[in-house]
Amino acid sequence: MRSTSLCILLSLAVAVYCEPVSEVTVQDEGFAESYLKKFFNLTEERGPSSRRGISPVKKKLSEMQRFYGLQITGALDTDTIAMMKKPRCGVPDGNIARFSTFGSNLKWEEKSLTYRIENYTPDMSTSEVNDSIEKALEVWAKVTPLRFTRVYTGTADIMISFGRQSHGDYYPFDGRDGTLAHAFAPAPGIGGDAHFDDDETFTFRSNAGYVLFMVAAHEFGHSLGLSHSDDPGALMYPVYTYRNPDTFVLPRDDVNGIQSLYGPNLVKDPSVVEPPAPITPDACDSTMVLDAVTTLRGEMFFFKDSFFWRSYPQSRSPQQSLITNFWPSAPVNIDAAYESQQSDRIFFFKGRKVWAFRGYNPMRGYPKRLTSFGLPKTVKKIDAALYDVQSGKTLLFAGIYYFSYDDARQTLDQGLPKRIDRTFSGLNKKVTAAFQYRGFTYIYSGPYMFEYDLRTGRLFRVLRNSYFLRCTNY
Ligand SMILES: [Ca+2]
Ligand SMILES: [Ca+2]
Ligand SMILES: [Ca+2]
Ligand SMILES: [Zn+2]
Ligand SMILES: [Zn+2]
Repeated sequence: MRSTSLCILLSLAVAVYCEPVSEVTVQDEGFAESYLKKFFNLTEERGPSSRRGISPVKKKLSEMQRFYGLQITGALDTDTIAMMKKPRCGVPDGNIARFSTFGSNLKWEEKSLTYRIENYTPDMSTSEVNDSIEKALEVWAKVTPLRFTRVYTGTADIMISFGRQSHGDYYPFDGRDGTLAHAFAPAPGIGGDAHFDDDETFTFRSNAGYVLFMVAAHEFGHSLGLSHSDDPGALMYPVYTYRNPDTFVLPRDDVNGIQSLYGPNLVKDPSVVEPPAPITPDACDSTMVLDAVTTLRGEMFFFKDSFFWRSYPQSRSPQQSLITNFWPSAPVNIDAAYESQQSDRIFFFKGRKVWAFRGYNPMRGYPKRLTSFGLPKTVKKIDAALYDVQSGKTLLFAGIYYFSYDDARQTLDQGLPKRIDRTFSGLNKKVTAAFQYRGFTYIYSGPYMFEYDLRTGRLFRVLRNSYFLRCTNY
């Protein structure tokens, strides 16, 4: 039923071509079982739960779905398969928690650690590899008392190597994609070591391949004692995410994790001002003001900062992801979004620009200027947008006015703008987001949401963000 969007999702995630498949195949079932064995500790033995009639696979599937914020069905649906196929780290997913560690005993006692780069990937120059590794360790050194020294001979605490398939431990790599790398928790010998799958294409900073700096920074988190986090914004989230290495700042969740083991960095250079650690928006924050809300092919999408939540009509828990995981070329911190159901397109607005996508695929010729909607040049940005299914018009909110845009004729309607409070009674504060769902029109103003009938202008209810964007931290 969601086969089309899933298919595009898959193609984006692993950069493969895509065919419209929706059925879960026998191969998928085998793949899922080995995935659960590898990452969720699925074993063959009959435990107490299998005696009660709950199959171990079903139990592990539910565990995996909970970790990734998917709908918890205990069944192998297409969304679950798509998540399993994303490129990721080879270390198993542990507790369902924001940051977690391998245990307080699994940490380095020394603050001064050594590392050695044993060999190189042919994908990058040696200086690019050296630089990526050094910067990836620096990510952790910045926020802890840990210091790293490179050695060229002998055994270092953190031995770094590239290998393919069986490469000298009991955890063979799997060829192109799937597992990208793995690393071992702090301990003598293989402990702390990081291995990179050389069947992958690693890059210095481009999006055409896996950015070695990002993969390495994640793996070194394991080398230092961190396990996976279910925070989709965390570096220790198990799935690979492209981020610009030049602007990367270690997210708050990871800082909290590593400092729980080693404490903060007490010898910081006061002349260097570090940007604040990014915090992943929390659906349970009742004061949160959403950037934009829209439908997309029957689901609801809620945008905030670099993230969005998507919510299926029947699901209780919305799934949170980074915008760039689904729309790599889309802006973050957007002003507004809407779905033109007539042309099956989704539009994102930011400043004087507008982006258009069909599903997750960028449309040719975009981003365009705001003036391409016929808006006067004086409109520097819009606050919110909503598509009215019945009339096929898009309402664009800017300041105390709104414009009406005809999607079919691609022109702005005459006689506008209108004052917002003339149409929407009781709405006397700034509009922050808007969308239509099941015939009702929802206008957000700060953390509140006003429910209207657009035809009569009647206000039904004043609700809070949490009405659709459910908080699931309980
Ligand atoms: Ca070691
Ligand atoms: Ca691989
Ligand atoms: Ca907005
Ligand atoms: Zn990992
Ligand atoms: Zn290995």
